[in-house]
Amino acid sequence: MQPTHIEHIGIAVKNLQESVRFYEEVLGLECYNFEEIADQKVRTAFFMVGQTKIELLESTENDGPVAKFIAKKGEGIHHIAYAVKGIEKALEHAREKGVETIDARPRKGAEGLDIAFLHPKSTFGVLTELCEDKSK
Ligand code: CMX
Repeated sequence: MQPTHIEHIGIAVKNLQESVRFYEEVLGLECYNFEEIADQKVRTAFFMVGQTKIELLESTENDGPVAKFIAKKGEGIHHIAYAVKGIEKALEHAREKGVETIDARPRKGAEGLDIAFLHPKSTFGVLTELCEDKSK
């Protein structure tokens, strides 16, 4: 599937506002977008570093995937998202290679991207996201 770059790194945090302060005041990055993704039960904050984004994730519900992740592993890197061209084919390719996919087909994620997740049990422990910006 030959990803073009790392689109974003998702980082699970307990408190979005507190963690945003670290990225702004220590790293000197600018938070350019906040977005709530209701079906994923998360609130996000975005920073751009080169062509890669940092996506901070705070759970909005106790039973959301990010809340469960933090309860089990603590705060930290939650997923890595690769930019691909032709996400449907990329997902099909992963399935053909025996990878368990979480999403049967791409759906809409943050910032209007088409996204699909691969299960960490099939990807050596790293929750892996494929994404495509079809507006470009
Ligand atoms: N990275 C690595 N491993 C993870 C993980 C993650 N982010 N999240 C869960 N796991 C592991 C767990 O540790 C657990 O491992 P063991 O079986 O060895 O104990 C296993 O996966 C199952 O975890 P669980 O806590 O029982 O949770 P579920 O099975 O209910 O869900 C998963 C796991 C990955 C299917 C679910 O979290 C999911 O669908 N994730 C994709 C969607 C998502 O994370 N959305 C939030 C991001 C928002 C966005 O950017 O759009």
